[in-house]
Amino acid sequence: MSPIKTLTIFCKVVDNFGDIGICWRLARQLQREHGIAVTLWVDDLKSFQRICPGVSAETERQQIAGVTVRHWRNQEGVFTPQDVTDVVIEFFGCDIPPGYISAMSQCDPRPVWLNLEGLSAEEWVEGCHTLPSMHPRLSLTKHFFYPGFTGKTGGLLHEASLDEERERFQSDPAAMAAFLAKLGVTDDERQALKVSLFCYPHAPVRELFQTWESGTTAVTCLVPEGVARDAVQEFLGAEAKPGMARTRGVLTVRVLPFVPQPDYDKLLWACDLNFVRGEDSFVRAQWADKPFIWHIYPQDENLHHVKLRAFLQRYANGIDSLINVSLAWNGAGNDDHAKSATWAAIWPPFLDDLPNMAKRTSDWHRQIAANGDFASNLLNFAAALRSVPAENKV
Ligand code: TRH
Repeated sequence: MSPIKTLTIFCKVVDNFGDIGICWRLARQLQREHGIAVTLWVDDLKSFQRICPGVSAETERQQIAGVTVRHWRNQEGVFTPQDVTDVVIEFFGCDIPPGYISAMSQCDPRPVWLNLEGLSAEEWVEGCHTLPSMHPRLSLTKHFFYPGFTGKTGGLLHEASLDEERERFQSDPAAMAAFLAKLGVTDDERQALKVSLFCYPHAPVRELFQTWESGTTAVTCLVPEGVARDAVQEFLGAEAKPGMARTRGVLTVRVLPFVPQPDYDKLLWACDLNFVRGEDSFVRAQWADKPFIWHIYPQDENLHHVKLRAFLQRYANGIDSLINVSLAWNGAGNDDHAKSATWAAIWPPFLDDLPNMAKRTSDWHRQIAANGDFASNLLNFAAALRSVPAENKV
């Protein structure tokens, strides 16, 4: 029996949907698969509502899918040791309220305090995973916990039933067709190469659309509302609202509604190729067993290009067309060849390599699944810390 019964996650939404997307996924899994009483403090309920329509943006405390959701308004608040849970997670180094930290320091035993970090394929992650950091004044230690792609990291979020659900869906063409039809995709559009597109506004979407439009392979591009707005509106010649679609040449672009998180998985499973971004959709694409292109979250001084290359080094397995398209999509080509590469030149070889990439995604899937799932790895680590007598703790 795990000594971990209760757990709190503090989540600050910096922007977009990934922060709450990851915290919500982790919270649900810990509750559903491990029977843990989870409290999720989140500062932006409106963003949360976009990925989980059951959330009320006006409610201070609510129960969603067995998880207690609290609106984290500010750093104020008086907390007692009774408010503190066995494990406390600070997501991406968000500062948790001082009153809560003070209450943690009064607990006996102390809670396990984890700083959950961002995903990177870089090698240094293995050295930093699980490192301790002592509080400067209080008798409390926080540990850094990293997701990652190797057995020396925390692994990746992956629900126990995920593969089975995906396999069932992907082996049922009628279910896939019904799902896409619900989103407005027509039978004709379904016959083309189906591509989902989720990226940041600076992605070269116009160039890609031009290449697709004048190509020889029919493409149906499914874009959630609000994504690549300018390029999509230009293509449509109208406001990019859900339900809008236009065909030019062999390309159809269709705007989808922004769907609840579980349906986003189904969209990835139903498409032939997925453009994903950030962290959570990027990970979900890896479990979808479909070729994907990653638009990485931009960082100062192009630090994200280093991260992109680190991932490609592990993942691309010598598939040059995948490397070329990934670098071009992220504006990361740094040699003359990459700089002068046009979409018209790099797209056809990529298209030819899609079967190779499909094979690569399933091999990769097996490789990363062998590292165990992030939620279980986190609980095992927390349980081990919890069982160490206080005098031996770092
Ligand atoms: O939205 P993102 O860009 O989020 C983030 C944030 O920018 C964050 O600050 C940064 O730290 C992080 O990326 C790396 O991309 P991401 O991570 O893919 O999260 C998107 C979430 O939205 C994911 O949980 C899937 C969900 N989603 C839906 O639920 N429905 C949809 O229709 C779509 C398109 C996405």
